Amino acid sequence: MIDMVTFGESLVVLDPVNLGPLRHVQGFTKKMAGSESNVSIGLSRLGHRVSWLSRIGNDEFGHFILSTLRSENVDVSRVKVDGSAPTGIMFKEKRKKGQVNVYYYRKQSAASNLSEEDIDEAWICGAKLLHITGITPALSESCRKAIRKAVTTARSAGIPISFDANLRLKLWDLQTARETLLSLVCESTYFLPAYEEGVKLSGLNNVEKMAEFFYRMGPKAIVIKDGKKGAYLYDRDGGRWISGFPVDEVVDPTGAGDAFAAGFLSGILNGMPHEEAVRQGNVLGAYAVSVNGDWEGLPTKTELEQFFSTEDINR
Ligand code: KDG
Repeated sequence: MIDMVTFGESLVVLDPVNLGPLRHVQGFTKKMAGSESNVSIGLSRLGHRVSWLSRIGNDEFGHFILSTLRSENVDVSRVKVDGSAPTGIMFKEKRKKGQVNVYYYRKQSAASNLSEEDIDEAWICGAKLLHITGITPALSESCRKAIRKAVTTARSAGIPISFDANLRLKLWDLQTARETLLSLVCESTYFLPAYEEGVKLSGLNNVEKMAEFFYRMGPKAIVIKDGKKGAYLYDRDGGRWISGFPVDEVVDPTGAGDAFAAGFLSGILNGMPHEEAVRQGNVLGAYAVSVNGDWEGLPTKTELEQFFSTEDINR
């Protein structure tokens, strides 16, 4: 059985070789990103079976995305190669160390053509978990319908849904985002917003009140990620902070939330209590930000076990 299914857009990332405004950058390294594929890689490295679905263009960048995910043991057999639209592109800009701006070139990309016909009920029902993010419904009306079908299918089959808010205001306006994303909170089992996203979606800036607000909408657990402070967990036992892990240097913060989701969901799939799963999410977040790239620094299962055994000795 597949542990997790997920779908969304992956992009080719052009990552600048030097700091500064893009107009003065001297070259780029080609990488891959995409929130759902970042989570897929994270889980796969921890030994889980993951299937990622999308549409890619029939172009070099699309084939690069497929081969990268295959090399990370992520199942891509459901991906459609769409000859009528290109693979999306994202540029990163690094004005100073540890701070990243992103620029998208993804309008009418192949992935924005994802639709409910791409969502196969048997694919969802054959998994232990469905993971979705707030990026997919921001891409197009057909993507919104695809999300709706996936969520309805998972709910009627009793499959837990994890939902990362991933509010991207470069893709849509706050009011539309809020309406769509809050309706998805009501249907999700685990809701994982970042603190700033939680403020925008709830209108509250107190973490306890915000967590309670989302919890009352229906999820079994709310986890509000707050960078180096760690994460605030709210479930039937109430709210508590689970502290983060120190990192020597934040090299690239992009993908921290996806890394968190991978660590947390791996814990949930392995039957850990919520606190332990959140702690594992915090560890993966720390790994991700220490390396350039969204997912390249994510640990393998063995590395994570070694990390925890050293932690236990030092505790
Ligand atoms: O969470 C990191 C993602 O934002 C990044 O990988 C790119 O998926 C991406 C997006 O659409 O912003």
